[in-house]
Amino acid sequence: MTFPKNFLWGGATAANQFEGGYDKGGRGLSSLDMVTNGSINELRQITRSTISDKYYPNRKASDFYHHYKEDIALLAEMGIMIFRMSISWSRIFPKGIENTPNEEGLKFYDNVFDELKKYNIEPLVTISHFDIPLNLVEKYNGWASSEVIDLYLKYCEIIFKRYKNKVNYWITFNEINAGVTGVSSYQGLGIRNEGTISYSDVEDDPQIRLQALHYQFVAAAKAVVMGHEINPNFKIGCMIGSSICYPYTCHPKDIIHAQERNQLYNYYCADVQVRGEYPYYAKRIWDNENVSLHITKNDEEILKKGKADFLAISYYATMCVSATQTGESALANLNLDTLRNPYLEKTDWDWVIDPDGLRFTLNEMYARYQIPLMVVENGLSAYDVLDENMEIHDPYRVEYFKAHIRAMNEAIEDGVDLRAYTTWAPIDLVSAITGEMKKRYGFIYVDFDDYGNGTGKRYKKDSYYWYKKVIASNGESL
Ligand code: BGP
Repeated sequence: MTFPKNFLWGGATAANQFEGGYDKGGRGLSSLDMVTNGSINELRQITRSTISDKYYPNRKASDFYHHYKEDIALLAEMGIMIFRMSISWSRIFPKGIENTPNEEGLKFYDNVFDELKKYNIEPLVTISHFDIPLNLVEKYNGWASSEVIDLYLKYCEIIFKRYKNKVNYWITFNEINAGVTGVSSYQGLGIRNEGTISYSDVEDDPQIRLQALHYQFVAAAKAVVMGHEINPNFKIGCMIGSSICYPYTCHPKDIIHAQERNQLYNYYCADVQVRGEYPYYAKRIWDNENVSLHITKNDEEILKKGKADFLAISYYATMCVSATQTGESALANLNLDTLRNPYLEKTDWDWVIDPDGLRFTLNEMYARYQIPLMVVENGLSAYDVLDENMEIHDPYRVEYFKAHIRAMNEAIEDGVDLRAYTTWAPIDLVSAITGEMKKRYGFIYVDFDDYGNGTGKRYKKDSYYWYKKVIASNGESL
């Protein structure tokens, strides 16, 4: 099995789930600092409450803020070539509206990028990974307001200029299609609904949500144009959370249903950002949702000018949809009205495991877009156990990655132009959906529990040594 010579092996994180230090270095509150943790079936809350039984996991997360040197050294020892991370917007503009940025925040990322450079690790920076300064949620209801476009661009300008010689790869928004379905409007769009994040039952207004998403498209396109002016070598990509929908049966109605779902979940956002215009089927989606979007001529022009340089995807699972049947969901606690595929195993967290689906997804995306692809998230969450010898044996994770790496290799042999693979996540961090630390993904264990108790010490899991060999052999030694 061979991967291209310049293939980039790496790992992916996000500030809000990994960085911590929420009140350090002049940082302002971020939207996601206000979200409590909640187990798999509970609703997480968005609250300013200081009641002692509330814990806000993102505030401490894995405390990369204080551990970055140690963490980067561990990643370098593993051999990673690319590190996906995000900048916390409210560390740069604490309230989102200041005229001058927070120098201490900028300096923190200088230090991180310099540390990465020491080991020749390429940063891949997500500009907004589900976060926005809290002040912009309170003042504007997040991306529901077009005012936020210019504030985002001001933030982009500052970081593009500051890091123009330190960062080559950028992603404008994490999983921008999170804003399509309404399952996570607060995370994706900073829109506050009734004070709670429910992953099944958000009070949702599609008119506000899809218009907000349009503002993100415009902001992303403008950022692409601006970034290329600041440094023509920048590669600025868009990113979607890919979850291809299979028809549950070969009944033609199921096939049509799956096609429509794929258009909505998987292609609507990428079509706009890669092709530079809304797809032909957008009107059907708007009509179904009974929305009418305000799109100006200028918007249309900028979408055409600011097309993404590459398409990044996260990949965890596929889904099945049926025109007539209902049943167990493909992704527990993301109630997307999908069905579980009976042929597939599940993770500890009830997500289906489908390596062939990754090959299929990469082929579908490449056939459609014909631009370089990156898999910037893929990984297995599990209840890892730190044993009495302070070791973690995680053969299940190795099996998972082996199968997915094989699938990527098959896709490359199919002819797909896949450039990079950053696993979610090389170091344990808190879950985006539940806020729990025990939903672990890392090659490196972090000794914190769901409430931030613990030493914060890092321990290499068995999978750490395995991935090190994979990278050293460019994917040959699985
Ligand atoms: C993606 C997000 C990540 C990450 C991942 C896994 O949607 O981009 O931030 O968290 O999902 O989800 P979770 O952490 O809830 O298991």
